[in-house]
This record gives sequence, C-alpha cells and structure tokens, in this order.
Amino acid sequence: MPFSIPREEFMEPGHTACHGCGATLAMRYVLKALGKNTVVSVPASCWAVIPGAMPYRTLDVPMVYTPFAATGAVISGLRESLDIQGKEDYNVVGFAGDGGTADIGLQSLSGAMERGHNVFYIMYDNEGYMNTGVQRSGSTPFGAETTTTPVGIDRNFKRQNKKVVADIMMAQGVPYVATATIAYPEDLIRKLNNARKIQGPKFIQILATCPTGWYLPPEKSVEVSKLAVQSGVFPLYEFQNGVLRVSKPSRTVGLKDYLSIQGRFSHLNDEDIAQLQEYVNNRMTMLLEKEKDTANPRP
Ligand SMILES: Cc1ncc(C[n+]2csc(CCOP(=O)(O)OP(=O)(O)O)c2C)c(N)n1
Repeated sequence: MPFSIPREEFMEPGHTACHGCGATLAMRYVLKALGKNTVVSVPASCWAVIPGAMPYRTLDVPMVYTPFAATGAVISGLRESLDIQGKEDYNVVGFAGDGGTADIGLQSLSGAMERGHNVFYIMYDNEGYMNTGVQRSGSTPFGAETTTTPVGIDRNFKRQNKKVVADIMMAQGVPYVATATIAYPEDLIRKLNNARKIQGPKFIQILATCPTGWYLPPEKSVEVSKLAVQSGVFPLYEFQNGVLRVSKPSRTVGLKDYLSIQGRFSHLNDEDIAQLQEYVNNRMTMLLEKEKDTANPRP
C-alpha cells in the first residue's frame, strides 16, 4: 500500500540541539505519527535542553519534565489522570535517552510495562550520556571511546557489549516492541501506526545518531544510521502480540564501513573488529531463531 509521511509538523525550527542531532529527528517523526493529542514526558537528557528555555519552546504539544529515573512512573501517572478526565484518546509518550532507559530508568520502565498502562515509551538511543559530556552507558556498544572510557595508551575503550533494552522488553512480553532508526522515517512511522492499534504498553528503541559523541561529521548522521542497519549492528524488528518479524536489509555492508566513518571507533584493530563482528552475528542468529520460533510456536 502506498505510504506517505504526514505533512503536519509538531516541532518548530529554532531548537538548541547540535547539528545533525538524531534525537531531534526522532522526536519530529514520532510527533508526526502520533499527532496533536499527545503529551510527552522527558527526563534529564539532551531533550530536556533541546526545546529551549521559557518563553521559547520547540514543541507544539505539552511536555512534562521528570527526574532522571522516573519516566516510566510519570507516564503511568499521566495516563491514569488523563483517563480519569475522560481523555482516553490522548497519547502518552515517555521520550528518554539510553542512559535514562537502559541504566537509571530501567526499573521504572519495566514496572510501567508490567502494569500494562496504555502508553508509548520511546528510547532515543544515542549510545551514551551525551547531554553531560559523552559518558558511557549500558547501551554504548563494545569498542566505543567515550569520556569515561578514554582510549589512551591502555586502549581503555568500552569492553562490554551493548545492553539492548528492546530485547529485554521482548523477553518481558511487552505487547508491542520495535526497533527503528532516524534513517528510515517511513518504517518508524509505520511502526508507530501499528503500535497505536495496541491497547497497552508499547516500547520503541530508535537509534539516534549523535555526531558530537560519535565524532562524526553532522552531515553523515542519516548515512551512518543506514549503515548501522545494513551492517547488522542495529537490526530492525517488530514484535507484536508475541510474534517477531526481523527486517532483512535490502543491501548489506561490512562492519568496517559502519565503524570507519566514526571517530569513536578509530582505535579498533582487526582483532577488536572481529570480536564485535562475532557479537553482531550471534545476536542476528538469536533474533532469526526467535522469529522462527514465534511464527511456529512450539506445542
Ligand atoms: C539522578 C541524576 N543523576 C545524574 C543526573 C545528571 N544527568 C543529567 S542528563 C544526564 C545524561 C543523560 O543521558 P541519556 O539518558 O543517555 O540522554 P542524552 O543526554 O544522551 O540525551 C545525566 C547524567 C541527573 N539529572 N539526575
């Protein structure tokens, strides 16, 4: 079926994000999909700063700031209060970074999903604590240099693999879970349209490029997001009512193509890249096996 991106905008120009900020595009597309009757809750993060200080604002929908750890709890409360007022048709959206989701906000997120509130939780994943100066998070991938994993002479880059919150949400049995990137807006908006049809919690993890923290030219923001998908580093999938569908990239590229345009990986040698490749392969195998399993559930 032909698909077009909604023309209406709920984000105005004049925000304070860095050039090429993927988190900004993520918000723009999410609001295009969900429309005017939407309330957004944002914890401490880049997005707490991007709208600008009063009286300026870049969003045309109400926005509630929350403490860093509390997004899941706040969207639960917003949902309950809107329902009591008879405003069931309002979308409630938690919009949080990877630090606020994979690390400090994980229990609050998991609780909100478990209670079954009819909310969207959007994790914009720029793979680090970017607002406070590019510190590592649980969602930072193996191999990345950050200010808390400075390479130096000890080659002290991040040694642990990425904690993928979408996979955790899938394991928890959240009714709608998806991954998306800012490079494929049609895919992201289609996923939000599917998610809207589900009464209950919805979780979407959007890979959101951060040129500042990835040491990447801003004009390559969208290109690198595509390479993340095509190299298998960030597989796109949709998990709906227990059934997983994994997108097979229409073009495949090597891991080096993705890594080599980002300064945060410039120190990696062939052995390091092989280690990352093994993780990428294993995760893809796990996802494809799960896809098969959920299509044909075992008796
Ligand atoms: C309890 C608490 N600890 C630390 C901070 C400081 N702080 C504000 S924003 C931020 C980083 C947020 O990182 P992330 O959630 O990944 O979002 P991003 O900045 O990348 O958009 C930190 C550590 C805080 N506000 N509250």
